Amino acid sequence: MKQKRILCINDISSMGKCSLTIALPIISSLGIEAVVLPTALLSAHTVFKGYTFKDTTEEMKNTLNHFDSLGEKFDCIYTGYLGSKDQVKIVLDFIKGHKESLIITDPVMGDNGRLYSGFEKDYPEYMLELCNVSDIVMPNLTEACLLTNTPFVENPTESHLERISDILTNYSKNVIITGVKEENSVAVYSKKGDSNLQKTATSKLIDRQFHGTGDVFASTLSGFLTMGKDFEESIVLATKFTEMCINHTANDKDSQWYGLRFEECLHYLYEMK
Ligand code: PXL
Repeated sequence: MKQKRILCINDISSMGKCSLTIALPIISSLGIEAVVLPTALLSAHTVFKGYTFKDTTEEMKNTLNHFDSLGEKFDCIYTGYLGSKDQVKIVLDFIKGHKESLIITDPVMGDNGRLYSGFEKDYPEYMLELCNVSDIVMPNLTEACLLTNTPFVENPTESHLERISDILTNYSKNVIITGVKEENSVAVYSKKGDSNLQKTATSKLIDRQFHGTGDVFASTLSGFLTMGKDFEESIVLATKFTEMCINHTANDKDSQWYGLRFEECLHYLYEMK
């Protein structure tokens, strides 16, 4: 059987695990080829003060043109952190020529109710154009609120989430909203096509932030979906693996900055395949 491949479009932050430094090992561990395209080179993720940032927009264009000149195809195109509106446009143009690919968009732009530093206020409008050509979008709650111009509330009611997901399904058929905090748990909600929004998976709430959690979830989910696993099963498995990484990291005080110790959990992924 031909090996599956995912084109991962995301930044590389050298330190503080996130983005491609998470996607590459996770997707490789699932036996899938990870074709990586950096959108920027950072010394560390943007929560670290004083991070350096080198834009790679020109090289993105060159790389994607090269792939198209070779007629390369991808089972999945998974996008994460795109540094600018120009990059959104480049990705949109590339996707237009790749009807064969499952398009998964993690609209990375914020957390805790706020846009990450470095993004302009109107960035969510551009990201919506990418959602519009995606098969699956998976914002966290903050990003879902930013995309739909809805005020952020930490503990939303189901009807609030339904309103948000209804707006998002005007853009993408399938929507996954992550990081919805409940009393003792964190829930992942999903809406598949015309079906109702449902709570699809939960994990135990540990009231601390672990950098890279969203990227671990998104990379694992993209891998399972590309392997052909069912939508809901993929969400449940990705949530389970993310929870394993969180439990494993929970006692490490540095992890708030340096991120999840997912590397030491990769062997669990073999068992989950
Ligand atoms: O984990 C999302 C993410 C990706 N890339 C960069 C980030 C963040 C979150 O802070 O800073 C550069």
